Amino acid sequence: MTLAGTGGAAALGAGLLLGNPKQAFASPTATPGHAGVPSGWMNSFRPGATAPLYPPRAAPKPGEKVHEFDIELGISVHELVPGVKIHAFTYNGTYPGPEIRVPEGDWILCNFTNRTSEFHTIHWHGMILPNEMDGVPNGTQWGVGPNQTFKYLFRAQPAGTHFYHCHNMTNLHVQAGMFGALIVEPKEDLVKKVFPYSREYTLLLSEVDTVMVEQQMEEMLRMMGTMERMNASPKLMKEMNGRMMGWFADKKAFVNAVKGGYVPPYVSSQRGKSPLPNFNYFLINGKAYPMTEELMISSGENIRVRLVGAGAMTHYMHLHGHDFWHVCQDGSPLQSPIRLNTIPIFPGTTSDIIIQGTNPGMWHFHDHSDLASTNNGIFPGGMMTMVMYEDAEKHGVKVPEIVQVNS
Ligand SMILES: [Cu+2]
Repeated sequence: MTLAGTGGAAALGAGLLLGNPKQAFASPTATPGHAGVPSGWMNSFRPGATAPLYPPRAAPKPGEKVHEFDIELGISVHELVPGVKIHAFTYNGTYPGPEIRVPEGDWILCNFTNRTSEFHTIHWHGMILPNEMDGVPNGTQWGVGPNQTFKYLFRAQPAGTHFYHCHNMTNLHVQAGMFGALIVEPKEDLVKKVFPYSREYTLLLSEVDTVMVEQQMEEMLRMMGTMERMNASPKLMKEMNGRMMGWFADKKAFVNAVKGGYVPPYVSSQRGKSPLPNFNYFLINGKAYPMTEELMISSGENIRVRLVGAGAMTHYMHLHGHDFWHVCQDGSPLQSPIRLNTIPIFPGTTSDIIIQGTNPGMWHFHDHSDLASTNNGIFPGGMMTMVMYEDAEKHGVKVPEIVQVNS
């Protein structure tokens, strides 16, 4: 009691010595040495630091490297875990889509072809690029319609862990598989300088409501069939799709339409019970435990793990038996790494961590939210994998090879 009491009094005393807190906040140049503000922080702050390295509007010049990718969107059957399959929207047939990896400053040319009857785009999440390449349907481009191809061309910047995803009807399309990793390699890997590593893993975290995806994909397949039977022209299909999606010239036209009797599709009388997802499968790279891939490591080795919040929920990735270093956020290296054992991955964010091989064994690495440790409510499952030491037995650690699917 006395120790805590003394400490508290000392801290309070130090606070009182600072005088008027308003004055302290009003003059940031006087902050070095101020309690709670690291000295030197303002010295290294450069307001221009988030400006892109290269002008985003420039076209490739002769001699600059352009990496060309063909991405075709189709409908596939994807297995989340043995016994559970869903209809998925897949970029080149895989869930998630293929990883794209290019050096910073090179160009990406992506020929995106849509082989479904829905409209889609690709948004390059985290890229600083020309506005018309941002992939927002009815915002920066028309949705890419059935059998249309859109060419995305932009410079890969800034460096770091990023991802791409469809930006149309994201609540369904992203759950249905339209996302993938986009890794832009820096000219100089600061992380590697501090933590030399040769192996790395990218973990795209997401979740699915299988009931909702099946219902909505079935509805869409029915509509696709109707359109095919009508043998509709691409122009007519675009108009029909536009009407279904409720396109208006501007906000005023929309408000006037509602005043005139138009019932938007989100009104209960149109929609019935709100079809918001009730997620029941939690995925790492499109798979639930036990089908997630292990992260292999050896004693004394550093591994880099890129964590991507590709879905709609926050996930709290927790590693057993170790602390790890949080080294990058949204692609950029942190001013100084942070030591953690659990890291929240918010939707739309990426975090890179370094795991140091300091404790041989087989260690759980999983979302600490208990509901995400299940498959449809049954433990164990979901967003769970293992960090496996290749040399565990050499260090006298027995690692049993078992797979548990229920309890
Ligand atoms: Cu889409």
